[in-house]
Amino acid sequence: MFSSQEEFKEAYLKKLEMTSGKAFPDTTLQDRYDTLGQLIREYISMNWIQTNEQYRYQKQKQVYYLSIEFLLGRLLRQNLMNLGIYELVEEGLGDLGIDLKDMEDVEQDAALGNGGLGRLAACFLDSMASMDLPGHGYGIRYKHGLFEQKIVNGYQMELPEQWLRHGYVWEVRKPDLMMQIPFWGRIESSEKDGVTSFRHVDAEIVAAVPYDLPVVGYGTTTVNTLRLWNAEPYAYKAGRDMMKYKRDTEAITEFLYPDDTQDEGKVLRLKQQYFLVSASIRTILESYLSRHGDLTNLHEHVAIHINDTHPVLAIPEMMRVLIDEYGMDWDSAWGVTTKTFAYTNHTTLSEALERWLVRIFQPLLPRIYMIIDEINERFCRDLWDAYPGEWGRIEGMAIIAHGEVKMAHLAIAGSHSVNGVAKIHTNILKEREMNLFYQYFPGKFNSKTNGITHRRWLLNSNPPLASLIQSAIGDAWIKDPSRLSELESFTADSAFLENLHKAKQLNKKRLADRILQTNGIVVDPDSIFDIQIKRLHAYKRQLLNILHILHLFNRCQENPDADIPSRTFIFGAKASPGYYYAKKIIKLIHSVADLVNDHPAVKGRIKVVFLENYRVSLAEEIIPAADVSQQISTASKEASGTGNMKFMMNGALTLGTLDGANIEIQEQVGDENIFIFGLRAEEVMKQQQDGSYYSMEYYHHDERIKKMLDQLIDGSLPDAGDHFETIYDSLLAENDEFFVLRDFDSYAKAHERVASAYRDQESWLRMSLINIARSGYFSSDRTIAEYAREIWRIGGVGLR
Ligand code: 6GP
Repeated sequence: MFSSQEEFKEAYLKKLEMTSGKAFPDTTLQDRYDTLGQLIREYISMNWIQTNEQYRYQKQKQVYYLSIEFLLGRLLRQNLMNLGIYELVEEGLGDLGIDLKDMEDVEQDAALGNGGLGRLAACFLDSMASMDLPGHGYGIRYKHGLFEQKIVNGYQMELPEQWLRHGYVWEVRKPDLMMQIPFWGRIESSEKDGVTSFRHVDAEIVAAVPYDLPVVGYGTTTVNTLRLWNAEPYAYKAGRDMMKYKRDTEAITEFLYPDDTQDEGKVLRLKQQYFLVSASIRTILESYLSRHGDLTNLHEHVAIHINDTHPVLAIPEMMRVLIDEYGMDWDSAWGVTTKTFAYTNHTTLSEALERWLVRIFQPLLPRIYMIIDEINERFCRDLWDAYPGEWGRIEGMAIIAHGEVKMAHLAIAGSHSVNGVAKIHTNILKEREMNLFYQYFPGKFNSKTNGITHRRWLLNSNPPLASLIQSAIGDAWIKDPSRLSELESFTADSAFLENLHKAKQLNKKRLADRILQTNGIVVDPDSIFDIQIKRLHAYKRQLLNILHILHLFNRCQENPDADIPSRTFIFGAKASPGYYYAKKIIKLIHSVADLVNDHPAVKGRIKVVFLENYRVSLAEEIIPAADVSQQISTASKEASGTGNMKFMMNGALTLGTLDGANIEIQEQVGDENIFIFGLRAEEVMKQQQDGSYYSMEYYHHDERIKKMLDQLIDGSLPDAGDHFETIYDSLLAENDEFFVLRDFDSYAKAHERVASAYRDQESWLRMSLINIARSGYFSSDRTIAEYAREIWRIGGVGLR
């Protein structure tokens, strides 16, 4: 292919002219990017084929990670870095007068996910390939990923996302591997030799066509596969409305998470879920059977992971295929299935726990419903044996109850492993949310603290810091992130700390330039960059942050000479299109920004910036520039958080509650290198239960709070209209569900500790370095090693 810069240039130029049909000077950036992508994908092909061959012949146990979301972001840089040819390509293109950075910016993010759960899946793919583990992803090729956010006059507007507009260079369409997925119709049964068999008739068939993406490991020849399914018409039936069939079919993979507040939307969502798992499970079984003969040992050769409950229909689908298509008896099929599947829960918020109405489910997926019904019958019988007479308990654990299918119950009953994503989260599952299941299946429950790929989130996105680390401790940490701990020996080295400062300033300057460009706001790179970027949700408490900013503003007004250090507060967040309250908070952030940014009393000491269209590639620019990472969810609500880990790894100090993985960050860095505030999870849960919290008391007894809340509704805020009454009411009339006022004082004090710590730059840098040095634990390589060893049982291969 190419092994030198000269060969690369030659191959590239030739391909560019051939594919674009233009002379080099006439080619556009898009042409140049497409050609580069194609060339790199071809470069990857040899290893991709070899990896697949190796898996086929060596008969290694394969892991399949099923997820309704894969939030990949961009791939060009990651692929070049992982292949070890970034510099070769950069210099080769440089000779041709092309800046590789411009190419990187042409790439649209593949935003096939909403947030944490989808990004975790993407990090896991990188770790599995980089650790030479045979782990593949199965997902959906949404035509439109997560909506594009535009801010107009402080309001969020949503535009359809268009990542496929110019085609997608990393994918390979494989129509010959198409699967047929049946919906609707009826089930006919027949008896032969005392065995009943079932046939699905009159179904509407949809074609699932795979698009494969290579997942390139770092510094290895392993290339795994992410297979994304696309829905297409299969065959037109006489007498049916052809256009409607086409529309209904294509709608299945049109959007990520279509609106599910209406029945019609719900059908679509459920269709997506079954579409994903049916195509995947049948492919997995076919591939297994081509490698091994006997289905009864399936679990020894295949592990299937379900990422939250969205793919949980994989369990009854596997039962269906084993029984209806391969003639296995129920008990053997159930034994194999439960030993093959493992399930991760990602949230305890009850509104996110999936339940499907039987009246919607049954007609759409008649055979799957029958199987779930049978699973439920047998499960309840077992429960009855274990807990005779305890109707309430059995009702609380049933898979079908009150006209609904409970997806989490199905996931727990049908898997051999159930894990939470941080210690506290797993404990809450065990002790509260899933306590009945924990009592019945104590051995299934385990904890796997999340991780992030340090290759994308440090090596690739923070070159100044990565090269400083490399100059200090070499590059062994790229393959073994625990070795970041070697940086601890530099905590007393003031020259090193000075360089750490320089790296941070470089990143802050770059972000300041972007802010000027996109928001027209001048921010000072010497101010504290205090950042909260994540989905907009009441429990994540962006409201606490913005109210505190309003309070700082009030302090400036009361005393213009107050000793307030200069701070830049940066937000990035998308609100779900139907989430009215979250959208009000976006408006509030903008309104406070308008009030504060150029106000004479503030004298430039506070700037508030909202960066629109928060996404993976934007996070990669923002995180390296952070001094302070705000992780301020109401304790007990954030399952883990992974942004917290990305910030820590880039040397930001966490300002956070004892929630999710913040607790484990604190364990790693010690109390002195993190700023913790607020109620603990037990306190929150206790006060929720006994109703002892009255937000109104805080309003009456804390003047700062009274003032801020009054400002929400008294016309102090620009363009407030009556928007903020909703927020005011949520905090007072509705008694502040997320304890914003309760935690305010403690939060404000933590901010004061941050401000005074920042004044001593040397000590701040030392704290920052300790955070980086102890972040190795939060690499997804560690997380994946634990999944591999303890859940998938594929120890040995490439594990440290
Ligand atoms: C998120 C959790 O909110 C976050 O705390 C966690 O870090 C992340 O999952 C990865 O485990 N949950 C989701 O994104 C979600 O959609 C159903 O849960």
